[in-house]
Amino acid sequence: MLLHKNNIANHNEALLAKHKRQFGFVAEEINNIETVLQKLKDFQIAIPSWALGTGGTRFGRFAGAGEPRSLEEKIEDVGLLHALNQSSGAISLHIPWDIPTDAKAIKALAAQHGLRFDAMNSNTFQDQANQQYSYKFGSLQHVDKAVRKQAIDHNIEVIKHGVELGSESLTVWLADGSSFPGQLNFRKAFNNTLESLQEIYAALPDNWKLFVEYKAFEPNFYSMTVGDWGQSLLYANKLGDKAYTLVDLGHHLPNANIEQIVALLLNEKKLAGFHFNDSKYGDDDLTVGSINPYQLFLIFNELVEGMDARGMNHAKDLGWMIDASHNVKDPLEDLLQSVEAIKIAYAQALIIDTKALQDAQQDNDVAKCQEILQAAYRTDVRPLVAEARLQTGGALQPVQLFRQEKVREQLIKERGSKTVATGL
Ligand code: PSV
Ligand code: MN
Repeated sequence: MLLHKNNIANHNEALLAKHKRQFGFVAEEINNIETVLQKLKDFQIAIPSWALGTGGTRFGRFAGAGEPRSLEEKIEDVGLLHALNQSSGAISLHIPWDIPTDAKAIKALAAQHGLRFDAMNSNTFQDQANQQYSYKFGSLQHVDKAVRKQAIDHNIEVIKHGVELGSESLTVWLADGSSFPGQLNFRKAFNNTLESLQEIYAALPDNWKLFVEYKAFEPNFYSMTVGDWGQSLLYANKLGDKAYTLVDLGHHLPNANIEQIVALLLNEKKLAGFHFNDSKYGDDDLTVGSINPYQLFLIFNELVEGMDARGMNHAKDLGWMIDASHNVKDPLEDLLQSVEAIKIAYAQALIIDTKALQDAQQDNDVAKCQEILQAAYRTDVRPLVAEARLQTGGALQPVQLFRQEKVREQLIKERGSKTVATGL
């Protein structure tokens, strides 16, 4: 299904007067409003192909209706999101869940929807039906060289698919680790993993980056071989200039100061980018900004300050991806909410009075530092984000229009009510 420009225009027309009032109110207070709007327009967040269906837990999966049955339908879904918010202009694929059988046709279809291919993701955390060796005891870390080779070859295969689609990065997330003390020789597991990653790194095209994602626990519960940002950074530093650390917000132990991790990785030129999501306890896969929007804002504060200090392009120089797929909301509505939360946090970071904050930091004026940060955080920037959408042809209220147009109902008519998208 396609959303017609007319429907978006009619929706905007009906909400325009109210929006203009709200936008005027907040814009009046912002000096560089045109620059802020341009940055918001440029900022795109990649949608993971595995989040377009309802996610499951280890207790079960309650598939929603009208889920995409193929890669083509997943691209169609991301196209719908992008038509609504003009901020989801990329898709991130997981192989082998989404193997493009005809890469040329897939690339052309994505282009029709204004989409490009963001990072490719390999999967050595599940066994596939036709695979020779099992990953039960790890993949790139495995004690058996033959298993490691199979996992390395899979990653190289994923790079090849990515090259055909015009992607320029590979994200490696490993479930490798151990669940019981004594199960694993940590030193050997680290060295095996490094050696395997080196072989994958050697197969990267010149313009590609390798993102090493870390995770504190799950599915292994005693040790993870890439368990935190320190371990990921060790690998990235040893691999070389094209290797970076990827931060998935849900992959930390409770109360970790993620904004500080981000600031330091960025300073070291080793921050790959993000898998955005939110959580209360662990890797909860909740909608971005649904639990702790202040943390998200603090992360964006470090990002904007750090990227500006290095003269980086906010939109292009890091990887911005969502990684969340839970089991109770309509996945498309959930993704619209996630993108909106990311843009709100970004907009709030853009309007921080940086000069005043730096002066206050220099003076050790702690109370003033807090006042400055919270003045930005407590500004309702939703009309700014909506204005950027309006100026690029998106909808003023994407979720509202999604419902008005009965998008899910139409997808159910087209695809049926018993469809299950590939993913976890
Ligand atoms: C693992 O929890 C992870 O965050 C990795 O990025 C995987 O690719 C993705 O989730 C799978 O859902
Ligand atoms: Mn992730």
